[in-house]
Amino acid sequence: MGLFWRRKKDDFVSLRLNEPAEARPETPAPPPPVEPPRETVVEPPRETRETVKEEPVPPTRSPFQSSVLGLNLSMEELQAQEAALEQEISARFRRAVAATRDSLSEKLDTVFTGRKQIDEELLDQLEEVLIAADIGVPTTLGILETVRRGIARKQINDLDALKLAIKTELLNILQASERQGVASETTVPEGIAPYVMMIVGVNGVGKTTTIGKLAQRIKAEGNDVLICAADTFRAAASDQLAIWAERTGVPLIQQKQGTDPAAVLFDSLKAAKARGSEVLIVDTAGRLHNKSNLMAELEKMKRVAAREVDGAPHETLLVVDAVTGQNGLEQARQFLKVAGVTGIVLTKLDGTAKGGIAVAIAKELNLPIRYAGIGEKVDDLVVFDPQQYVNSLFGN
Ligand SMILES: Nc1nc2c(ncn2[C@@H]2O[C@H](COP(=O)(O)OP(=O)(O)OP(=O)(O)O)[C@@H](O)[C@H]2O)c(=O)[nH]1
Ligand SMILES: [Mg+2]
Repeated sequence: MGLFWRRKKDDFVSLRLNEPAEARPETPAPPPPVEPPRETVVEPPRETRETVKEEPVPPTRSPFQSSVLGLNLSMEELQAQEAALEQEISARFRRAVAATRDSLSEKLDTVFTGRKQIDEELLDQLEEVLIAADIGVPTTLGILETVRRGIARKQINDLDALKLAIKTELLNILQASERQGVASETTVPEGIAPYVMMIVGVNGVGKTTTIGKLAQRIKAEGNDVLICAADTFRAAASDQLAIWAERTGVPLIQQKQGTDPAAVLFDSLKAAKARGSEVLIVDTAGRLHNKSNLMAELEKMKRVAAREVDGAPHETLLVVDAVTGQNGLEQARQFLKVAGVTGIVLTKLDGTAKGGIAVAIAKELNLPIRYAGIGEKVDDLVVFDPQQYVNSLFGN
């Protein structure tokens, strides 16, 4: 598991303490800070920063004092911390998909109980169960076709083998989607900054909430994060984002309602460069007067980003609300045409019994699910792990 966001290399940091002083290069003086456009920057409240400073520092045995990256901990302490965190996340993820699991396993039990062999009627019922879990018609038909081939080749002879085959097929679909044009922080050289993430999707799916969660996690791992409020269509959009920015202590660039979003993005990119920000997360509008406006706006923003930073936006995440199921999938297709989406954030997985939509998304949109939203709170975002998802659905 390890870091949530992995751009910083896992290399050892060399302090070169046992080299003669003259061999150590002089640390260059930091460049004078360039002031970003004052009126648009909302800094985290002073008290937040002061509180952090005043916290008692625990006794450490490292020159790093307390460190967000855990540099003050021994290897064993770090491993123990990581294992505990992994367990906690796994438990929370299982709770989030509990409704889907219960509904799926209840229906599978009804289909399997009292049967001794696999026949056409059983396969038809199985098809219904998978479609009911929102796995989608084309994806379900594909899974059943693979299963039928296995039966014909005598590779699947009993109900246990059948269950295992379905589970394996779901995992294969999710893992195959991970290999499709995944953009992630690990593929962009560290020298290119800021790493630009654009968050797109229709209104109400959870874009702003996801940005808050991402900003918090990426910052907590020692990165300098800036948020760009480019949803200038709704007056409340910027305010909602400002609440998240304040909550997470991440600065925000915003302008008044109606400003060209590409202009806000331009300012944000300039500010990010001036401040030396490592990551810029961009909120975008979910609705405009009409769909073609929205798509044209996204295209313009992408052009501006590419002009200012090499390869930007480096990642375009499409947020899909799991509760809207197949409808959400249809909306997503509209975005795929223009937005150059590189991955999916599947939100509100905790609010549905039809979490099978994850498989439909992976198969039908041919895109990896990078993150899953499992609640409304700031730490309710997990890196989506196909194995963990499939295991959680099948109760192991
Ligand atoms: N249960 C649950 N609720 C979520 C999750 N993510 C977002 N929400 C809720 O969904 C609602 C909409 O979230 P927003 O982040 O405002 O959605 P948005 O896409 O920014 O919406 P617009 O700005 O209107 O386009 C809020 O009430 C969030 O608390 C999640 O993972 N689980
Ligand atoms: Mg929003």
